[in-house]
Amino acid sequence: MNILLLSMPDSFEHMPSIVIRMPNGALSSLAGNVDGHHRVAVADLILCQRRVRETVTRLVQELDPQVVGLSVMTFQRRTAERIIHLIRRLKPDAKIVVGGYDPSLASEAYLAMPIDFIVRGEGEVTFRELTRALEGHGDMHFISGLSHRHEGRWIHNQLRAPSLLESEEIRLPNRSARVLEGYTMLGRQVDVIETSRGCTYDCSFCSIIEMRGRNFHTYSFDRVIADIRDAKEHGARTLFLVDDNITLNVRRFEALCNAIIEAGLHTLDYFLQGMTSAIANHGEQLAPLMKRAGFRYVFLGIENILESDLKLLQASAKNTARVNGHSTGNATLQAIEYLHRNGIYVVGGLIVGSPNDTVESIEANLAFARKYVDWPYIQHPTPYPRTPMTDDFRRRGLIEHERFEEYDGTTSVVHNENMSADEIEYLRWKAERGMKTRHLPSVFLHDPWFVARNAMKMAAHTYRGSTLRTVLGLENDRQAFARYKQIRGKEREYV
Ligand code: B12
Ligand code: SF4
Repeated sequence: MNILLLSMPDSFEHMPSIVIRMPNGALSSLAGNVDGHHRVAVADLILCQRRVRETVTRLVQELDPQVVGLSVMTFQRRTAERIIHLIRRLKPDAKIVVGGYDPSLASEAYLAMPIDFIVRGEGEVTFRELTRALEGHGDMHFISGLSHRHEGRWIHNQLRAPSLLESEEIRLPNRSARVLEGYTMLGRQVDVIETSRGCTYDCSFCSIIEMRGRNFHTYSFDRVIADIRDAKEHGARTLFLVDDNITLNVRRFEALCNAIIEAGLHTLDYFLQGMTSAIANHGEQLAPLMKRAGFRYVFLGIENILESDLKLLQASAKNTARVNGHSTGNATLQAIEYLHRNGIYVVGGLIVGSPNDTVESIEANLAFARKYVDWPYIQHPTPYPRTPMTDDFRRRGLIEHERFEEYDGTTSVVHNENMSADEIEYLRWKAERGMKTRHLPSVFLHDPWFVARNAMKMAAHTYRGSTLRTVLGLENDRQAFARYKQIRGKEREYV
């Protein structure tokens, strides 16, 4: 069969497509795990954000797919629905499958759309079995993780247990299936790899536990190294490790750094997402080792510097420093100190606008980010489907609306007892712009040509909404903020 797999074009404020256009790891993994006789094409629509309709039309006409799969996050749901309608018009008999976090955790939102299947949870094995069943080998009713239509009704088969990655049940991704070009991270070709899946923490804002339960499974280092080599052979110079929590097992992570060095793959740039506690508690050995392995940026899940907010986010445990097993307080500063001492940049993941927050507590977090982090990645608590936080906010009547396309993390859709949603977002927006500009010289030293060619575009993106009048002080920031919100609204119309 011909199979077309699409990821959505929607990006959010911290991932401007001028500088970051990453492949969706799920799709190349699905492509690598269907039977070999299928012709699979993967198209990441982030690569053609302003030409989505034309690109999808061309791909459907050229590839004539019997199956089209879409990978969707909640803030991309509206775009996905529009693309589904477009595909239906272009090829009425194509089987349309949706998967990813939103279809898995908010399946009910998809039942009225003109689709045929929903894959809930991990996709590789379910999708492989689905393609076999579509060819007449197997029965839809027995495919775990699948929702399908039967005699006019939706049937939701039982859930599929997470794959034991150790068993090598999941084959390597198929990067050759990608049909669009232009992946980049600050001018260098980027790819994504996975070394593990899952997490055993239960932060209240995170979707991972509802998606796959509390567990942690790892790929063998041989497979990881083969995956890195494959990404490199496909042109990547920067790799983003998409593991849910790679620092969960620090000893394994250290061994992974050593394996990368031994394989001579430390010449690539690596980005990862890590816990402050792991780096604070093991940073003395871990941070220099990470540097030698090629780690350049660490996204630190700081979440909040105030203990009361951390409790609310259920994120205290993963942000606690320990000596001889005893808590010595918040791990953030110690973690940042180890990373900076070893020349690794910190992307500071903070969440501001929780129910107890005040102007002062938000300002304290923003001041912290200004002082200690290299690149701010500050978000607002966002009620993604089926997280504990969403239930809590709903009960307390804090959610402003259900325009899901605005659930992108940097649009505040939740007010609190002290502040409106707009006020919360304004404080973050205002503070972050200066912080982002400050990091530009470091980027210039690493990638001078890229910065020389794109500095104006990057600045225009960071300061969108501001005009000469704002710069000259002839209007206040609130007017620029209102314009920024309008621009952001228009940006969301991808199809
Ligand atoms: C890595 C990651 C990123 C990377 C993305 C890199 C990339 N291009 O892939 C970065 C840091 C850029 C990122 C950004 C964002 N992310 Co993010 N991210 C993750 C993370 C950690 C892992 C996702 C991943 O790649 N997993 C590995 C792949 C193989 O697994 P998978 O995506 O789940 O796919 C499997 C199944 O879902 C399914 N599947 C997926 N698609 C499809 C499609 C079909 C057809 C089928 C059959 C099956 C299927 O099969 C796959 C294989 O088993 C998750 C989870 C977490 N712990 O936080 C969050 C997560 C996905 N992100 C999330 C969000 C909200 C965002 C942001 C909007 C804001 C933010 N929090 O930063 C931005 C938006 C990015 C943008 N486009 O502008 C949310 C999504 C929640 C939701 N309900 O939509 C998550 C769940 C985190 C959370 N808050 O709980 N993210
Ligand atoms: S530690 Fe990270 S992956 Fe694990 S539950 Fe918390 S936010 Fe999610």
